[in-house]
Amino acid sequence: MKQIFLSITICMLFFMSCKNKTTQQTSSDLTNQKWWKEAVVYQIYPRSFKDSDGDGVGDLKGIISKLDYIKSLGIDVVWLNPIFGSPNDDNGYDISDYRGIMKEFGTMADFDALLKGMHERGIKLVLDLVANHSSDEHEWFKQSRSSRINPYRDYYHWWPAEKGKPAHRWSFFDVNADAWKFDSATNAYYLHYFSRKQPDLNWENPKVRKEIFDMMNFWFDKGIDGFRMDVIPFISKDTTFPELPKEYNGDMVAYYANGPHLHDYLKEMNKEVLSKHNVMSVAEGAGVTAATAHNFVDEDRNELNMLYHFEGTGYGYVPGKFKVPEPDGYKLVGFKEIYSKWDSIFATKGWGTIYLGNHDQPRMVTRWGNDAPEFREVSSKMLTTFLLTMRATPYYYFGDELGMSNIKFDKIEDYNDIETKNHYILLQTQKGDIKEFMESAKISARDNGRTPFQWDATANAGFTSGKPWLKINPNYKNVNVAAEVGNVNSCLSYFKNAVQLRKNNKVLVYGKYELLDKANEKVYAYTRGEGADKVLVILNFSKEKIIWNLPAGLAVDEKPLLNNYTTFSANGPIALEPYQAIVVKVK
Ligand code: ISL
Repeated sequence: MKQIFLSITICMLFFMSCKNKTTQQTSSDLTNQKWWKEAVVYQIYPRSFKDSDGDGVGDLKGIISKLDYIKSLGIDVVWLNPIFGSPNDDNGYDISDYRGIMKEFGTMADFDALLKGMHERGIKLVLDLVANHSSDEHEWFKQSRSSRINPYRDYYHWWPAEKGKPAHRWSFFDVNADAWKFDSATNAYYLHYFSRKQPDLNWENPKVRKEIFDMMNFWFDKGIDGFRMDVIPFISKDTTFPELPKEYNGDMVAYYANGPHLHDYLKEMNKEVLSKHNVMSVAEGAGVTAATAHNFVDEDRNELNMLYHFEGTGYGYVPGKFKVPEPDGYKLVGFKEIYSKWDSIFATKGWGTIYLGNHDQPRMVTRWGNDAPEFREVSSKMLTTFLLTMRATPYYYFGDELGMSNIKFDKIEDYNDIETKNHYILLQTQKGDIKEFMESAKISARDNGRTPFQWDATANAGFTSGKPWLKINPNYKNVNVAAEVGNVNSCLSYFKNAVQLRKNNKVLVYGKYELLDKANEKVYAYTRGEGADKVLVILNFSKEKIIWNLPAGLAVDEKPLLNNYTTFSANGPIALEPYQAIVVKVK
């Protein structure tokens, strides 16, 4: 029980917040414009986008066949989850060949064609850098585990068993939540913060850093435009592996994320790799807080461009439990506080990101909107409006443009994800609440965001001619590209309009953000910009009709720039329909 509580606490803390108050925003930053600040990033989970060869798994040729669709969205950058050689214990986040393409996904020739096709269409390509750990099937690890004197031994973290059992380290995906795995070949334990098949690389070893930097340069030389860096704050560790001090109080993630040499390594990476190319970099900001965020992204630090935090997507779960949603749903006032705080963190220095969905998250409409049939589309459009009108680079997850929602599996056998499956086993062992876990997973499990993309109403949603690797959401008959593409009122058309609105109005990128009516429990309203160049965004986050009063002194145009309903009256109190979203120019 104690262990289960610890794991849960650790998990929750991973998502949790930063407590420091930061400076107030001052003025709009129009002096330091960059392409990656203005970009809309579209994330593709390649396994689930489009299968070209009928094996049930999406692939690079599949993406190539849909480049015109991607282009039609108006987005600027595509981020692909890992496409490298991998035994797929964690769907590509366990890499066995950093310079080769995963067999199921195709060949290097396919990759070259994909990159060319994107660049021809003016789209940039960002790949996933998974360098905290490799696969245990990587040649480095095979060598490393073979003998204590092998030249690759120090590529990983080993603890000789004659010293006794190492101090406990928690693991995300281990069935015993134990990050040390005993390996009899050399009578030693190796470290794996994630699954047993994802041993942690030893960044203290300069040879490891050189291997990673050379590999990054290899991809940049091919012409890619950036990296998203998986759990990058975990790369530096105290390699004496002491007992965790009492004051950590279960907050292992903060401990993982603040290794003593982290920023030395990021500076070295910048010098050896990033500074040599005109590219973008974004850290998965695991364990990063308001207090530490600037250390990663401030320009004068010469490290990375952006990071994404977990405070937003970790919000609304019951504290102390593993991704169990609050029974009455999340509270909008707290949600507004988080996003307002993260705006203020980067108001004068650095730059933020914003996302509501990704491959580790459920579908945004289920988690943050309302996926009941009468509200799915409007609430999905409302969330799209939010993502595309904040001062931060939006990372928009594929399928959200269609309003795709959670599949909500009933049976554990339907899940593919190692996180869900192994947590289930852990709970069984520890006699935890399986029923609560399975119900919560319908809202929060990662596979909800990984079901295949819905292209049309034909068999398997037009994703594959074979058996899909993960079940397809039965709502594909109505929710699909073919049904939405010609419909001006569809989620898809709305997304394209919202992207164009952002592109045509730099105030939506750089303009000052000001929260209005912060105590309102149903409406999230804010302005962007100042003086003559200012817009008002009003988002009804509830399923109720609301009358919302414009703050004194604020007058707006009659005709909104964006509206997910046809009704709007700028005169007097504003009547909002359920989940109505309005962007309108301030007069
Ligand atoms: O997915 C999570 C919660 O549901 C996180 O705990 C996740 O494991 C964490 O955000 C780290 O994520 C990244 O590294 C993992 C990989 O499984 C994730 O897909 C990736 O985004 C290990 O490489």
